[in-house]
Amino acid sequence: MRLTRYFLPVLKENPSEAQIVSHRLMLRAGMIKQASAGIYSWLPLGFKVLRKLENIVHQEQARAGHIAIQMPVMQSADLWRESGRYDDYGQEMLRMKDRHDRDLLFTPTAEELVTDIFRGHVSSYKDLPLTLYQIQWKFRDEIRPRFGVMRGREFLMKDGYNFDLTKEDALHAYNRHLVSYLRTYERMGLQAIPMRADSGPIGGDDTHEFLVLAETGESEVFYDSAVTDIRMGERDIDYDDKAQCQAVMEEFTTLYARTDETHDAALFDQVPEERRRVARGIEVGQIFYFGTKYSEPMGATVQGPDGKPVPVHMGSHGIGVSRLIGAIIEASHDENGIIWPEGVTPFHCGIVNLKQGDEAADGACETIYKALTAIGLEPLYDDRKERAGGKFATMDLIGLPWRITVGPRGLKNGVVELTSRRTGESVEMTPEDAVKKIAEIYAPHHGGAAQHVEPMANRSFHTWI
Ligand code: P5A
Repeated sequence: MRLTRYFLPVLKENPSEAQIVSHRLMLRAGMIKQASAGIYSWLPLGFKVLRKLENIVHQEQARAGHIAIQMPVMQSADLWRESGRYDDYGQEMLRMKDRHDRDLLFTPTAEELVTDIFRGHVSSYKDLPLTLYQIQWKFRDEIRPRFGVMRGREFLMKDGYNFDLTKEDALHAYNRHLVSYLRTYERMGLQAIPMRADSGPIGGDDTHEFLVLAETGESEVFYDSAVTDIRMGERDIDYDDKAQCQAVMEEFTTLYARTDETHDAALFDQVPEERRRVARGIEVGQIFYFGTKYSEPMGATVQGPDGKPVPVHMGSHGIGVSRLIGAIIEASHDENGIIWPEGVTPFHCGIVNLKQGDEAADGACETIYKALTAIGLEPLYDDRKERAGGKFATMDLIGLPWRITVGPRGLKNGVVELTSRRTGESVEMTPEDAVKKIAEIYAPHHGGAAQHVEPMANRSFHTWI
């Protein structure tokens, strides 16, 4: 993309309404624009990151054997009356009437609707296990929408629902989700710690929230610092292997890690004192096992092996996709702007032309731009007639992890400069080597953060559905 043809409405001033750094930077980098309280338009740069996150979610869901669907945002209240939640859900649910005076609502979650799909089409245990998921906008009329996309009223959620014959199978689905979520967050450059939590209006006894530690997080968390040393990494996972998924679940959830909702001071005291931590975290996902809470009242049964109908065991599993962008920025920025992890960056690399209009500089930029594009990467070429300082400031603000700087002086010696946004280090090299280096960074299985950027990450998520 050439910046002169793009729509990147960056702000020079700090917007006064933003209280936390991710909100401020998202507004300043022209990623979002508030439409009304807790409701945002996604401008090109923000939308691109959102799509990248969706793509990672789809890939990891496909790996775990889960199947994508899309359910409507408008739902009939009748289904919610069947489960009993229409009255229970409270003021967070946005309710409406259609022209026939029927009660409608904007989906805050979709347990009822997916259970209705299931009961209409599945009748035998032989069709299980089944996990359906979607990535869809949700609406919750939060009493205090704030911090930009962190606590929106309209927000993008990945929501998945498992249907299993037995509790044991459903707990395997729970573990499978835990493992796939850990992989998902790590690919986004985040450490999200599973913590025992409270189930709230979704229901059930077994639930973990995934928390990214951050001072600006809304949840108070208590944990054993040893949990922060555990990583999924690149280990091979067989998602059908119950014992393996269970082992990962135990590895990640045995040490003390709880939100304030379930915090147990006596248990926490048993953690060695030097490892006890009280901090704040951003909840970027939650998984639930709630058994037959929805299947029983809604008659979602299958014929078991003995021919008798049994209600299916269910759970639901959510990732806050739009909130994740805020969490990534909270975890990865400096005083000049965002620093995108390679796995989610909106453009792979920036190209800064120090002297637009200079024949050699323009030519070299074009060559680099075309070479990167030809290997399937997306560079953002700042081809504006601006002074260098302004171009650098924009690049730093929008946070592309790599920048190639091209100027007539360097070109006289046959070199351009490759700069890491994270470390600020610059190395001079030929334009060809700069392209080669960027290609290597984003090549599959290269190691480091870049190992997560597989060729398929560049494809549309439609390939994975
Ligand atoms: C699980 C999927 C559920 O709704 N039903 C379907 C279950 N869980 S949840 O924990 O309530 O939400 C899942 C994730 O969505 C994000 N989230 C939000 N993001 C932005 N703004 C909000 N107002 C908001 N509310 C929830 C969180 O990341 C949460 O973990």
